[in-house]
Amino acid sequence: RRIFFSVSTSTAQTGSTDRIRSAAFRQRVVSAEDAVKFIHPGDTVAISGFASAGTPKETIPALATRIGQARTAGTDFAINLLTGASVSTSTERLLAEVDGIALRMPYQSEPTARSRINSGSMDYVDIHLSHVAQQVWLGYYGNVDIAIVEVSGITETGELIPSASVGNNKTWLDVAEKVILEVNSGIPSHIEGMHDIYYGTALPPNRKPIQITQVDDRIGQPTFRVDPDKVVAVVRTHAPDSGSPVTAPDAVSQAIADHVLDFFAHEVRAGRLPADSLLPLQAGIGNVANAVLGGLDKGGYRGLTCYTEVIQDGMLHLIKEGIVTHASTTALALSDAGFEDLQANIDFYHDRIILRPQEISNHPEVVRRLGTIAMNGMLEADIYGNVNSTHVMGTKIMNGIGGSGDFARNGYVSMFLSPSTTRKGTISAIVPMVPHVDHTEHDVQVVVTEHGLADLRSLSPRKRARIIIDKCAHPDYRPILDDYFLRAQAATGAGQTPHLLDEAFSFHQRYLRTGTMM
Ligand code: 0RQ
Repeated sequence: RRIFFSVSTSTAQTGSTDRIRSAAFRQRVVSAEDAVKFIHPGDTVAISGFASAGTPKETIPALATRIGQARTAGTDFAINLLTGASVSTSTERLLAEVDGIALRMPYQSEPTARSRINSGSMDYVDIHLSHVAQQVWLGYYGNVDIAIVEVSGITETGELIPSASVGNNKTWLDVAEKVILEVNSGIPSHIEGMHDIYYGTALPPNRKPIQITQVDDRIGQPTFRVDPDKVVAVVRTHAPDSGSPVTAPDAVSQAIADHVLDFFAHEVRAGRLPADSLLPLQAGIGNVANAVLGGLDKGGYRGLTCYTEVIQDGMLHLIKEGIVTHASTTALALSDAGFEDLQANIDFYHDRIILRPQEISNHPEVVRRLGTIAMNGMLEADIYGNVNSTHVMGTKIMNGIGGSGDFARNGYVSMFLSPSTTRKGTISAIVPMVPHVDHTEHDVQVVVTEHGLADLRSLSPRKRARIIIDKCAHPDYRPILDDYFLRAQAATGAGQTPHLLDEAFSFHQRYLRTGTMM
């Protein structure tokens, strides 16, 4: 687990190898316990972290302890927490367990926080990840009182070298009234130079085109800027990111991946995708995404690229094999073995991976221009192609929309992937009507399950329903979906998108009543 401990703590913190190369910043080093004294009840706290990478390792646990102690002493202490996306789950749990979060934005995937949100005791604002920076600049969330940002070093001139995720850190450093820096000497020092921090974003009417026309274009600088007068504390740490476990693809994920790969071949034959290199890929995280990446390995592709928000181990492998030439992301969410590989071969990966702020990694303009192939997971799709990615049974939040909407709406082709059933077959991923919509029928071009791929492009709603039921639904659920669809079409005034409004949520109601949609 101690994979980044190639530099001993003592040398990392002293002399020429000190990650804090600025004397002025060295003078601000304090303990995490002292740093969090700058945080007060009701503060809006913006922290680094995207997926499992870049969450402050010392300061957030110290903050959770402080909040817990305050609560024990009878003081109501909670903060508003802004992040890049999900952060390290063990860290987020600490804050959620002490009821330390009043409001959370923009994404989470941690069970304790999730249950607080679903019980109504934590406010949660689930928004597109590319929108966060702009909404914060515009003051929708009030003032950001304090930013806590992990960096891998501070230069002689006080510029900040980012760590394994960028997320919204540039924005947090710009807008926060006070800043706490966590300098993590556990991140390989050679990460310096892998980041492309763009300082050209502005609000309308002063907005300029984002000049990325190739995945590997660099338009910014390798470091963050910070006003040194705002930096109230610097905390040293030497801790690795928690590795995201990778499991080998199971048969269902493999079957989904095979359909996706057949689709790519079909698009190449139709002249819509370049034969060797396709177009830049965006893949979600998890089993299915890994199976797709594994399949690309065998597909004979060369010169692939990736424009996405999170890179997993499978991507490192493709880069190493020369199958992927460049990958642009905002975070590295690797397993322990993946981090070890990155560490050991960082000179090789250095110019092949670019870490950008999430307002750029997910920017609609760039996603559209590059022709990104968007592949995201879903909870369920309805027979007309509307997708629910976030709300179990229409009411309970799972994670959030994350970047899926940034990529799905603006992608060259937008695909949603899921096993056809879950919870031992009691829940069908294809339902008559989704009880919560994240991606409307207009943003969903292809739906894939292990049973098949429904290419919805150019199809009217009735034709979409036919193909989604026939290709994607689990065979056990096809008869009741068929029954619904046939009766909906036969109903008086069936319309463009036939539904039986009394029965549209009958699958969900049945599940809630009986424990199965069947
Ligand atoms: O529950 O964890 O208790 O077993 O949801 O489901 O099938 O393992 O799929 O991990 O890919 O997650 C939509 C949640 C899918 C994810 C979602 C239950 C199921 C299981 C997980 P358990 P799977 P995944 C990233 C862009 C939105 C964010 C996004 C997600 C758990 O993909 O959060 O796309 N997407 N970001 O049992 C009730 C259903 C269910 C259900 C699954 N219909 N009803 N529960 N589950 N379907 C883009 C990047 O670039 C990284």
